[in-house]
Amino acid sequence: MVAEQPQPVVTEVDAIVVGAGIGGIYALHRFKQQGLSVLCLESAAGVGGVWFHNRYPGARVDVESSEYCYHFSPELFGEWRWTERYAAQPELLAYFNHVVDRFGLRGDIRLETPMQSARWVPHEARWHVATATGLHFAGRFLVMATGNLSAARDPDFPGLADFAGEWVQASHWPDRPVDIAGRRIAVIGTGSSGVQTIPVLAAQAEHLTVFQRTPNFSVPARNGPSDGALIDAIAQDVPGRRSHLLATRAAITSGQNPLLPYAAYTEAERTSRLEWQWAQGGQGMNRVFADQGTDQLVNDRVADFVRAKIREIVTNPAVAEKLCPYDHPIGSRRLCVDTDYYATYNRANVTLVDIAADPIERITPTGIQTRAGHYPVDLIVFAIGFNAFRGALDRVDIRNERGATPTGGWQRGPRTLLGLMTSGFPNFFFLTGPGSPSVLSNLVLMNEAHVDWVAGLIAHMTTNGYDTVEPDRTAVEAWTGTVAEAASKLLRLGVKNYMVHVNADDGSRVFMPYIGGLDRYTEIMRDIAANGYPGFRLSQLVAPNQTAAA
Ligand code: N01
Repeated sequence: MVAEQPQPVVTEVDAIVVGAGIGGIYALHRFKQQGLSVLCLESAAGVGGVWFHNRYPGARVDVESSEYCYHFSPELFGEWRWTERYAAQPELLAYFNHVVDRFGLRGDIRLETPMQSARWVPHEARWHVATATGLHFAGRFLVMATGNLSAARDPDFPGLADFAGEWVQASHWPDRPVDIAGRRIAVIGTGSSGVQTIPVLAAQAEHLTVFQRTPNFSVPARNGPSDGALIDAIAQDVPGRRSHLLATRAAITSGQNPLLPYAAYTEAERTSRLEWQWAQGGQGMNRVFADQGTDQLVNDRVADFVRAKIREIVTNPAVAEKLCPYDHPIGSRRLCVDTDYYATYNRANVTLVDIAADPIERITPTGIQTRAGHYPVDLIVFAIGFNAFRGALDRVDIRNERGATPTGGWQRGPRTLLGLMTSGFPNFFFLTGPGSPSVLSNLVLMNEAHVDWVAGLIAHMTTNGYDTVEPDRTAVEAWTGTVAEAASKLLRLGVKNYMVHVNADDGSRVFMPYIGGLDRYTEIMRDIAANGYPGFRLSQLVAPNQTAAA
């Protein structure tokens, strides 16, 4: 006799939110406020998302703290005091924990409960979600708040398994002390993470060897105490500030305004704008001239300026030259924001290895073997980035009733409507997805905008008796075209980086985020909502008198 399998106990909620990071925390709060039952699944042992995992030495935000924080609650904004212009990871983690407790959300978050699979069950109009811990949930809406830069790229260097020392990933830095002092350390990768951690590690290590494949442009953060007077002034009218930020290109406003094209300035004014921005620090170097992202000659002027600064700072001319990026326009890859990055290469205990010229062949038991030499190390830090945009969707098994996965049709780049939904997947949202301004913008405000919009859509469905929403295929194709068109004239489209999808068949490129601006994007979202959600198919799959489980 075959033993009967016990039926899993299924907990029913209105919305299942996956991820307790920036977007997930706000989604949980916002949906609860509108009367929905909500559950948030989180794989980590704590809340905070990227700010839980990215605890490498030197990790801090590169958008100013007065902007990189929630604006949905004036009270929350007014009561929190940032200590630094750019908050460090521990302070950010404390902030997200504070938000969770302040709004009574902790009880709705299941920590160490990774979502494993999700299935759409049409006759119930429900997503059935199973966790790696053996729990089962059913929800009308499934909201992936899993981020775009959260699925770390795993190191696959030959020989790593035989390395006798220790290795860590910057983006999943262990939650335990990692010895730095007195050790010989290697950092592989010089994106934002590498650029932030290299100076901090160098200050303690016996020796630090940096393995750089592509130099990136980096500008000084000029970090310091936060501007209390500025924060107090914003606190007087947080809703006004929020609307203002959402009506800007990226909700990152530090820098110079008004922004005119290069030709509008005299030569003396151009130099003074560049010098002012360098002295000011931060992402504003992307916005010194309105046309620096589209006109190669203008871009060259900004890039030459930063390269001259690198040569001024780095005393060894050969090292300075290796650090100067020539292969991409400035701003075409994410601009790094650093504290003492270039000056770190003046230290006697720091070596720069150009692995474009001298590639890593393998990891040995005692260090790193390049074509030209062997570098003995005790600790390897991999700062090699993420499987951007789709990595967090691909690492779980999400299927619609035909067995398809959300990214299954994305061979030639993501196909989304508003970077929030894809066709064939009813009631399935991914916050700040490809096709939205996402990583080009301040992700706290971007998440707020997405969550508010989804909350409005759910309210509209409830009011009008719909249980299912799904984007039309034609609307998805049209939006995918809009995203491509917005990027078509940009210098950055031709540059290799995690924002660009390269088609395997013909090598053509797709810029994944929507670069038309958060201002334009939020206008489009508002219009769609105001006009009854054109492009989104609203329907009623389950008759009102049927119970969901019937
Ligand atoms: O990742 P990246 P990241 N062998 O992809 C190199 C956000 N962020 O974690 O350029 C050798 O930028 C790779 O080389 P190449 C922010 O949006 C924010 O640093 O491909 N090297 C590159 O140098 C940022 O843009 C903050 O040639 C290899 C590096 O690794 C995004 O996260 C802080 C390699 C990866 O750079 C990602 O930044 C940190 C290999 N096999 C991150 N594979 C703040 O807010 C990759 N590389 C402060």
